[in-house]
Amino acid sequence: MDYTKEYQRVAEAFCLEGEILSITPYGEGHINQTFLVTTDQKRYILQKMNTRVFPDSDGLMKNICAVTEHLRTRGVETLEVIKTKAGEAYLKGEECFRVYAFIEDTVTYQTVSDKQVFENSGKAFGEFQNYLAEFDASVLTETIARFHDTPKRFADFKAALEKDALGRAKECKEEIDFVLTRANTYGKVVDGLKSGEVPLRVTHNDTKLNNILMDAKTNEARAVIDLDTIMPGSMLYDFGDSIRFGASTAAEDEKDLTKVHFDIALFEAYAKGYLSAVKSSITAKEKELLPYGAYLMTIECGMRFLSDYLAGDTYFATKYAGHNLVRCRTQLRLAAEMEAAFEEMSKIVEKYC
Ligand code: ADP
Ligand code: GN1
Ligand code: MG
Repeated sequence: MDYTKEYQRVAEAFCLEGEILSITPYGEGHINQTFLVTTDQKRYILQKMNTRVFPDSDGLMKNICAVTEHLRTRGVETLEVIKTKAGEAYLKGEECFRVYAFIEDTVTYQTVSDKQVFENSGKAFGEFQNYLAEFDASVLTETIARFHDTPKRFADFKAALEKDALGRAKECKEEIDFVLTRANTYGKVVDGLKSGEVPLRVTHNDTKLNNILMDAKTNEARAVIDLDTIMPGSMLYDFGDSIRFGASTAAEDEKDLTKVHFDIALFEAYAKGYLSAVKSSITAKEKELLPYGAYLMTIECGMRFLSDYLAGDTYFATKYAGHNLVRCRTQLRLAAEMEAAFEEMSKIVEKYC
C-alpha cells in the first residue's frame, strides 16, 4: 500500500513545516495506527486514532493537551500536539487523526536490552507519577471506563468464553483454566480503591517499555508517551504493567515459551528506579501490594489477549491468526512464575523503600 498517497491529504490538513516526502507505518503499538511523516524539514508522528477503543475523541485529546501543558510548564519533555490548519487538536471525520512532533534522537525498546535501561524507565515512570500527583484530576475524562478493573475484565472474559464466537475455546483449554481457577485473586486492588485503603491517583495506566522514549545515546528516559489512558487509577497498575512487559526474558509475543521467564533481576532494576522516585509518596499498603500489582497486571493482560482471541481479534492489532493467543501464553507463563516469587519480590521492594 502506498501510505504516502493514502494519507498525504490528511497530513496536509495539519500545520507541518516543509513539503511531505513520505508517510510510512511506524512503531509497535497495538491500538492506534501510527505513521512516520517525513517532510523536507522535519519528522512527525501521524496517528489514525482508534475511535472504537476511545470513542470520546474530544475528551481524549483534551486530556492529552492538559497533561502535556502541565508537564511542559514544569520543564518536562513531552508530546507536542501539532494542530490542524483549522486550529483543532485533531482532525475530526469518519476517521480521526492527530499529529505529534517526532521526538528525535530517541529509541523505544520492545524488550529490555540492558538492566540500566529498565531502571531508567522505572525512575521516569515514577517521576511521571509525581508530576501527575500535582495535576487536577477533575479536568480529566475517563477515556475507558473501568480500564484496570480486573473483576470486570474477568467478567468480559467469561462472556467471550460463553459466546466462543469462532469456536476457538477448544484450542486454549489450558489457558482458559488458568484464568478461571484464579478468579478469587482478581479483586484486591479494586476492593482497596473502594475501601480507600489503596489511594486513587492519576496514573498513566499503560506503562510498557515501548511507551517511553529513551535517549538514543545515553539511554536516559526522555519522554513518557501514549497518554491516551491517563485517568484516575492506582500506582499498582503503573508499576505492574511495566513489570509484566519488561521483567520478561522475551518479547510479549514470543512463540517459544521456553524462552519466556520472569526475571527477578529485571524486577529489581525497575523497582530500584521506580521507588527512588516515589518512595516519599508511596503508602504502606501500596508497598505491600507492589508484587501483587505486577502479578495482577500480567494475568489481566493475559486474560484480555485471550478474550480478544476468543472474540475474533477485534481489539488488539494482530499480525497473524494466533497472535493474541501467543501473547496470552507469554503473560500466563510470566504470571505462573511470579506466583513462586512473591516473597523475593517483597524483599526487593523493602530494600529500596
Ligand atoms: P499505540 O497507542 O498504538 O500504542 P503509541 O502512541 O504508543 O501508539 O505510538 C506507537 C509507537 O510510535 C511508540 O511505541 C513509539 O515507538 C512511536 N512514537 C509515538 N509517538 C512518538 C513521538 N512523538 N516521537 C517518536 N516516536 C513516537
Ligand atoms: C495496548 O496501546 P499500546 O499498544 O501501548 C493496550 C494496553 C495493553 C497493551 C498490551 C488502550 O497498549 O492496555 O496492556 O496493549 N492499550 C489499550 O501490550 O488497551
Ligand atoms: Mg503504545
